[in-house]
Amino acid sequence: MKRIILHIDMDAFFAKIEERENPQFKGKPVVVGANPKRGEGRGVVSTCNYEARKYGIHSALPISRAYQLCPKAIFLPVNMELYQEVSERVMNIIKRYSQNWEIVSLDEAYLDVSIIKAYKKAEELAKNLKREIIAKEKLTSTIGIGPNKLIAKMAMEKAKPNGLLLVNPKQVKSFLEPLDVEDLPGIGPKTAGKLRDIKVNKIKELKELSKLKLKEMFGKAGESFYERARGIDEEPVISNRAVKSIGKEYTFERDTRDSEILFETFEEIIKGVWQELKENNFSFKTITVICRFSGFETHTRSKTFEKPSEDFKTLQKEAKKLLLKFIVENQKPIRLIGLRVKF
Ligand code: TTP
Ligand code: MG
Repeated sequence: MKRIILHIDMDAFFAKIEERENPQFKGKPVVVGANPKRGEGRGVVSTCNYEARKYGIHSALPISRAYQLCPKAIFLPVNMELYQEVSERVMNIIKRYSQNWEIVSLDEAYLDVSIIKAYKKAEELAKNLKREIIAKEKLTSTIGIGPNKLIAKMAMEKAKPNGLLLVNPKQVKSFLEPLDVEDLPGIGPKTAGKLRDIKVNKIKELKELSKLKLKEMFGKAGESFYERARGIDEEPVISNRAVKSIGKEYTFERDTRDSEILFETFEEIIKGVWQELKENNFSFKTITVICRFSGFETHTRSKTFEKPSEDFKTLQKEAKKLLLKFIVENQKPIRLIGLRVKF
């Protein structure tokens, strides 16, 4: 099946968060990382905003060097807790745009939106996503769209910052060929150096090397360069949803058989689970009801659907049916009821 993949990466992530929190920094070079100690500091730059990049400062540069390049820059320590919090909120926005998402790092994620079929629609979706992140978090992002993860990521790199670039299957060849070999993820400075030695600088030139030749030069990795130079990448977007199941339960003050109390409480549990499902853009395939009777005897009953469902009424109806079975089959007072749903 034809795939449509998005790669989203936040612009100058840590630095932009600091700018947002401190509007007085706006327009000034901001460097996040180790303390420069007037040029004596050890450690490296975590990241910097685009104003600081104009001075040649970049991630992983020794902080002492960054200080030399731009002593008047605003140097800030890494406030990881804050960035993690913001990352989580950004990812929660991104996750709502497809069931099929993969978080790669604090500021980077893939979405598989193949289900919407048309590239034009994917572009609209990407624009909306960018807009929503700006509106809710006051942060800019860049999105690449392509037929696989490789092309989506490379398109994203070319569109930095605050950009959007779509490379459809027909455009893959003309997109890749003029790029430098280093632009291909997996080709670092060392590999690029060896290629330069044999006068291979552009991806177009890389394509002239046989698979065997590449294997001789770089081993197994070489074979993958052959595929990647042609824009071939089968890697699936793997949903690494943090939440694989969602559940809630309630222990009664006193064990009860009062069906009004039981079902009212259960209704609240169902609503709670539903709320969390929605927040995680999560559908369910299996419903499990937990019932603990007096004396701590605990039973579970499950129902698995053929297809994942997102329907509240289905969840409500099926969960209640399962609870009812417990009540009619066992006469003991109930101590706890719970509901868990799984994908
Ligand atoms: P990147 O996405 O590589 O960089 P960025 O978001 O700062 O800038 P842009 O994407 O616009 O080029 O990394 C995301 C965050 O990860 C970055 O803000 C800081 C952190 N980081 C480090 O701490 N050290 C590093 O060497 C790199 C590359 C990133
Ligand atoms: Mg980034």
